[in-house]
Amino acid sequence: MLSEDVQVYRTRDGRPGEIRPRQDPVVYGGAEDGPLTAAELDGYQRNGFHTFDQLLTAEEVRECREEVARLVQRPERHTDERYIVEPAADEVRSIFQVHAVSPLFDRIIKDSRLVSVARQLLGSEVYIHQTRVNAKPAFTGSGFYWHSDFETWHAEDGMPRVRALSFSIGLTENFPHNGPLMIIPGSHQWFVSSAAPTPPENHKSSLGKQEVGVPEEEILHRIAEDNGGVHQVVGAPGSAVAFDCNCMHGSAENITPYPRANLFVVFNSVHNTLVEPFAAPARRPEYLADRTFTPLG
Ligand code: 6CS
Ligand code: FE
Repeated sequence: MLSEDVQVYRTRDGRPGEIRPRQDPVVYGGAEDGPLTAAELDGYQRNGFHTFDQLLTAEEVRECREEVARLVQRPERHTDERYIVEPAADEVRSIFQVHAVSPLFDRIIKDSRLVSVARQLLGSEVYIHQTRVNAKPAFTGSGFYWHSDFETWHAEDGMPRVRALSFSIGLTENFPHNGPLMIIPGSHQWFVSSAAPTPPENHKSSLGKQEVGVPEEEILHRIAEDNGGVHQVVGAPGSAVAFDCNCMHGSAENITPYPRANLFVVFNSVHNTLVEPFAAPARRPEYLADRTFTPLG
């Protein structure tokens, strides 16, 4: 007998991919619970994301960029499994658990500018599920194909319900042409399952290029047509977006001379802590899916 959660958000079980309605709220708090206004909460409810023109100061952005430049040069990049190297070049694609690697990022990630918004939207105390820098280097930065983070975190990490969100903060300018985040507005209201089961140790290849859990083209076409098309999240360094963990999103490769480095921070509700994976043979490492569940002060 399958548990209710598996039936609600079943995926990667051999049955064809399909589109089902989300079974969870989107906005859990109210205007009185944090910095976003009622109109901003409405926009998040409808679109699945909210943008900030300037979340970090110019000085903070400068410090963060220096930090990224230092981190990507560390000799440990070849041995530390938290570093993901671009499939086609010897350049750093992502650094996971960046709050443990860098005191500067730790401070920024736990700043009340982020945490107060996460608490308001998720309607509870929150903890850090995952952090990373995606460096998307100039010329060689490869893309991230369309996916819902929740689909992966439910299947591979045992995240029970849709009650988490990500911040993506631009550390360089996000132009239309250097591989910015793309989101399908309104897609967070639908859960898209996929067919192929998760192979063992999937994370060892999926973080370089995701193959399992990505939706079929026909389904992506329908999700975009029936919702808000494709929205590109562009902005100056220090701008940011907070987006629901079930948004359909992705980004293209970067062949421009301009890197696109972003800081990603995932907050999960303390009422949504991880259990065993719903559709994978084993838990992933904690640098991808933290299981200490410590509420942020
Ligand atoms: O597997 C993960 O957890 C990561 N992969 C993608 C493509 N997005 C979210 C997350 O960082
Ligand atoms: Fe993602």
